Amino acid sequence: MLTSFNNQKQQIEHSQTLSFAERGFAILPSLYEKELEVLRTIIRKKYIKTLEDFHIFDFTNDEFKQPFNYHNLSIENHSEIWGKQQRIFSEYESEEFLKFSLFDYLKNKFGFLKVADIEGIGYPEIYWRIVRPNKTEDVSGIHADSWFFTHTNKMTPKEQDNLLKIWIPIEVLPNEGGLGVYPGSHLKEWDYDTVKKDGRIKPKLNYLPNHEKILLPLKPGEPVIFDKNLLHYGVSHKADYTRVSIEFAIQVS
Ligand SMILES: O=C(O)CCC(=O)C(=O)O
Ligand SMILES: [Fe+2]
Repeated sequence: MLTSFNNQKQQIEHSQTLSFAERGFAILPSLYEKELEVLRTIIRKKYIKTLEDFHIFDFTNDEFKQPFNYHNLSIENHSEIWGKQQRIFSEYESEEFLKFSLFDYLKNKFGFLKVADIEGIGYPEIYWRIVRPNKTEDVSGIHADSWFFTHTNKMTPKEQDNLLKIWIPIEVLPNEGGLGVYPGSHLKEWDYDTVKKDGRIKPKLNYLPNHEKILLPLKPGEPVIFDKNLLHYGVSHKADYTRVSIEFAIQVS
């Protein structure tokens, strides 16, 4: 039973004793350091290219070319710059990522078949996210991804069958920001509303779920896999650090 716990560590320990089906998420083996560097390089290149496309070149030194220092640049049009289009991996980048050992693990343990193409880009969809510190507008509120699949992407329940979500922090200070989950919440029904935003319908939860939650203390390169119906939420750092993470959905057998 997920009743009250004194601290996050206890909650996580308890959670590890339950199965994936019960808790609705699992922390996966970390990427290799080399693989993490491959991802950092892909993201850094896209990051600098995007800023240059928006005529932002004023990096006073190389440290400012690091996405985790992004909030120190003076940027006025943040949301205009970082549309999803700027953050989706190219087909080549996605192929490079699919060579990672993570996918062998996912084949063995979860029956991984393929990375899903939720937006219809024509190849496996992997995208990254940039979250400035102390900016709640940069993170998603509490949601289940199935709500987006249904309303934003207009997917039928059958098309959502056997989809699982994966989130990997690339630049994060563990315990200070990242991803929070509500263990076991995928087994309950939650009411939510929908709102129109940027021309698309988006789900919105207008209350705080009466359910235990955990901020996952993940280190860079430590993936978490979760059920499409699991309630979760993004957390923006309190510390002086911009968070970068990647996410994608997989289809399993
Ligand atoms: O990174 C975030 O802030 C939210 C991530 C998320 O909602 C997801 O990966 O499904
Ligand atoms: Fe999500």
